[in-house]
Amino acid sequence: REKTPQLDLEMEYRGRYPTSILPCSADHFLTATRSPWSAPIIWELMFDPRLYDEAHKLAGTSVALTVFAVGRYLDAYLNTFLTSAEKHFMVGLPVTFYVFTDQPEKVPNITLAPQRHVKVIKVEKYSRWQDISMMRMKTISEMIEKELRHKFNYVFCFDVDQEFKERFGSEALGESVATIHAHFRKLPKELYTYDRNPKSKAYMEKGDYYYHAAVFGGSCDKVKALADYCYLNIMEDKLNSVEALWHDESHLNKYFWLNKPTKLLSPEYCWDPYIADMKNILVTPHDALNPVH
Ligand code: 2GW
Ligand code: MN
Repeated sequence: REKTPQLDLEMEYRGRYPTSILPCSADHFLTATRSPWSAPIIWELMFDPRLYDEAHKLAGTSVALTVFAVGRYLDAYLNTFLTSAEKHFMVGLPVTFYVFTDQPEKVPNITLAPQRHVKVIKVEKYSRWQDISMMRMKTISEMIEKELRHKFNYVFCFDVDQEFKERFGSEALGESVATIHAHFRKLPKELYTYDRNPKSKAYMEKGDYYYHAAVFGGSCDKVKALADYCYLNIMEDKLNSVEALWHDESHLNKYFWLNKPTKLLSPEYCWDPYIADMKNILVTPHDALNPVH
């Protein structure tokens, strides 16, 4: 019988974390391998990376990655992001890194494996950082419509202020993929920083998880639907002179509340190195500039 990546997930979870080191027993949000709606939550050691890679190579899977490096974020982060992504992101699969920047001439030249490419696209620099962040949704949607959906099975969208430390592989691919925010993984839901202003389109009272907008992805269609939803609601908020608490992240959380992701990435996939009790696959380097806002 053919083994699909999904079936592989039914394998017993070998338990990376002995219960004795858990801060409290039955900590659903630390170790669960399924969401309440049965989407797999991917933790290291709960899958066989070779099976996933084999299945995706056979299927001819191709992946686009989008990243924005506007203004000083280019010098500060892009080289580390791209170099580490080439080392750890979907190794062995064809990947194109789509870099959106206001300074195309300054994009570093990275040595790439065969079938892997960097594509640079010039974008304008919005004066407010909130707009630099939020308007990514518009650009992502347009690029999927124009190009990505003809060339790639999946698209993954990343913050640039991050560095890949370990495998971020084909186990992360799925129809609609959200990442659990490390900071909120053990906090009671009342503390999730959803938008609580009824005037904003991102307003929500309750949710499932608090997701991190620094890493999301899925099929081209699903990511386009997410980006369109967020962009539309961001623009409607502007017309009403409101802005969601955490900008695009608030809208993304609302989208994933209304449209459940089919796969969740554990916080291992977007870790904060200041929290020292878990795998560091992708981290935000705190020694680099990271403005407090
Ligand atoms: C961002 C904040 C303050 C000043 C500048 C910028 C900035 C962001 C910039 O000058 N140039 C730039 O290219 N960006 C892009 O926007 C870059 O890709 C960056 O990773 C992304 C989000 O900004 P970042 O990483 O500083 O925000 P975080 O790490 O606090 O991100 C979370 O919240 C954001 C909304 O406030 C987004 O939802 C983000 O996806 C979340 O991870
Ligand atoms: Mn960031």
